[in-house]
Amino acid sequence: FGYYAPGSPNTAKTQPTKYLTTMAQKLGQHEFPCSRLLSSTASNKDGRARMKRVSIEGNIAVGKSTFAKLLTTACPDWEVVAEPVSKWQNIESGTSKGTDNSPQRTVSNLLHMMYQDPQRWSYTFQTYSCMSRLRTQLQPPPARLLNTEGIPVQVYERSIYSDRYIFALNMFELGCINSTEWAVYQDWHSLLVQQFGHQVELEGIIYLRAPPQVCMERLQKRGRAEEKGVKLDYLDKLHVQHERWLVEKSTEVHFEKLSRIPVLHLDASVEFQSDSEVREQLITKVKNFFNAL
Ligand code: DCM
Ligand code: MG
Repeated sequence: FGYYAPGSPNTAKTQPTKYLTTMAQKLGQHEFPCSRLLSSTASNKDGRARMKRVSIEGNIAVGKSTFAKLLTTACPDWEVVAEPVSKWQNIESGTSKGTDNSPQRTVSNLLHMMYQDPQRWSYTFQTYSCMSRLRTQLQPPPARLLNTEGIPVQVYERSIYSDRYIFALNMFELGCINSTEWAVYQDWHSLLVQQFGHQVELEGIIYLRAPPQVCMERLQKRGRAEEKGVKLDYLDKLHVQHERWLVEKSTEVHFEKLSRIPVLHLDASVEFQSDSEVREQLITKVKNFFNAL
């Protein structure tokens, strides 16, 4: 679906830079502390810990992780729940035998396998990425977060919804997931959402939006080895999926609440890594968005 093996890999990585601390100090004196801002919308249904959840959605390498970190630095009672990418890169199995016939640990990189042979591995990858994401998001939040005065916020990097309505759907449309696999995927996905959905329920979605070309440049700059062969055409397709789901709302979703979750669109084509004014504007938009929920 649009991979090629390019010549030299770009190993440059995006670095969390020092500005994060300065940023935190600056925002610490902000006129709207995050906790007070949020406590007015407190609700405590069915005795569970008060918690708000928001997911950050957006194309590959648009800057979700960087942006999520920025938010948590700006608001100490916000926590990022990162995408468990390292789990997808390191799947341990004990099936192979060593020379002395004892079982040996084999580590496979499912992310790499999926990009190398999408036809063969997309279904398996989409099964595991969604399942491991759900497991990660179901983990109880750190005690620190529950002891804050205001309403703690968990910022999920993507959701079980983008797994299905962006990535798995896209792979199905590209023919990398066949119709039988797609039927099976949708069946267990709906079951998981029915059983566990309320525990990871979203109050809002932040859509980081940037032209696919910008994502391509950031992807190359980040230099994740498995993604070396990703073509602009693939990012174009994922961009269209995001637009259909979050802007045009033409993607058919199967969960009534999902279509009613408010979506904040943010222009991520701006350099929020290096421009402090841009960063502050974005953070203010997020706070206002949350305040209005
Ligand atoms: N990914 C995928 N399918 C999913 C979720 C993620 O193919 N359901 C891939 C896309 C990226 C990587 O995992 O290669 C996540 O990276 P990023 O943080 O840039 O979105
Ligand atoms: Mg990321």
